[in-house]
Amino acid sequence: MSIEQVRITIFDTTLRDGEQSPGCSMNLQEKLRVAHQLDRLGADVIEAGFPIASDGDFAAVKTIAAVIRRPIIAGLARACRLDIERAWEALKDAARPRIHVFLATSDIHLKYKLRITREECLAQAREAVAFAKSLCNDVEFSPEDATRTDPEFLCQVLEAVIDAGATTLNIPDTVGYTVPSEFGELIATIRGRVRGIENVTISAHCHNDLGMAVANTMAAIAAGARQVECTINGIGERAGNASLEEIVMAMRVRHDRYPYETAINAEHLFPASQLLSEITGVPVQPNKAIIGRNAFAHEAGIHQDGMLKNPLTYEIMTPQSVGVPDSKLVLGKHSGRHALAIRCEQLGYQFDRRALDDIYRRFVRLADKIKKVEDHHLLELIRDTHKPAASATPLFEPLPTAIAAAAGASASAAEPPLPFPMASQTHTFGLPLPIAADRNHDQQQEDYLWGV
Ligand SMILES: [Mn+2]
Repeated sequence: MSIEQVRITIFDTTLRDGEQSPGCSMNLQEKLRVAHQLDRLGADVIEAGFPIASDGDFAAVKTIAAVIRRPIIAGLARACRLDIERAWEALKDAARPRIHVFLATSDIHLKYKLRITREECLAQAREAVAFAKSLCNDVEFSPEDATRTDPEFLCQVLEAVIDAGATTLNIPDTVGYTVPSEFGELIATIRGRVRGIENVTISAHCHNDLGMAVANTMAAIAAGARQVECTINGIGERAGNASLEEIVMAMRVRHDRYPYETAINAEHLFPASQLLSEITGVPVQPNKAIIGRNAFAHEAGIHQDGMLKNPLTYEIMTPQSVGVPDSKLVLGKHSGRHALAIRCEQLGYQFDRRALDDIYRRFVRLADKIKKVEDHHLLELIRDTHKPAASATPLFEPLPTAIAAAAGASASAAEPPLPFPMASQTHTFGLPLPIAADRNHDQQQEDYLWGV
């Protein structure tokens, strides 16, 4: 008996929900670097931003839409004309544009936030989706706070937006309140009750306030959701979104229980995680599943002994399968320039001779002191030395100036080279130092980080 293979659409919202989270704001160049990495990773949909939110967000969506041509590029809009027009203006030159319209549907949001009745909400959702559809064939609708919405009313709204032309219905657990059994039941209810549901894709968007974002997402898939919204490193509002790497690897490692396919190239997971952490300056917790520094570290003697005899004793997936560089190569002061260059490349950095000489001198001094130079030491050393204006070749494409100018991004593109975001800090692999406000990053948002 063969198990049905089902393809799950990976909708990455690192650049929208993720970027909205405290300390994670990115400028246009940084967003474009992340978008290129998401493209390499194989994300099906990239939500590039919220165009009406700021000129910077608009420019980022427009630029990403112009440069990244394989995946669908989505832009977020509230359920009103201005938002939708602005989103379309940013998206219209994309190879595959998608307008993502959202409107809260829970009584608590209707009463206190929007101050509208259910009837008004229903009409607004219908009109907004119909307007979006008049501009773009691919329209996603999200009833915000769906998990605290009366299921009866939720189904009514969903039916209305299907009639108006929505092609994807995203069910957000906006406040991270649901649990797997309940969320699975909600998806099943929607599938059972909403007229026309068989013609659209059901999507899940889960937050991690109770630590169940990934579990809830998996329950939604089991109940029939075929798109999942997630982020690199699980960044996002408050406790974050469902983590892309955890969802993908749960399907790979436990394919017996989750017989689903994605288009993700898993060996790009670790580089994506590193890139994002490096750009935002927000470290990954060491014990984070899949991509944390300790995710593949075996400390206990009995574990190490087992690992040496056969890795299968304690390893359910290999570090290489998620792109963690082979850590068996330990560099010491007798390692040559060549070994160092190879290691740097494996970690995602290429240097010309002069830059390599500089790194090498520092490396030898360090190796003298600490004997074994491990990857995290080397990464700190590289980041300490590395400046964007120097001769390192970062593994991303520079922003074409014409496109940047067209997108109104000239201000950020023309800025003088800034110190590498990691330069003054030790995080990711270092001590949990406070995150200094980078002048690249939104000051207000950084203040907010420390205000709570
Ligand atoms: Mn969200």
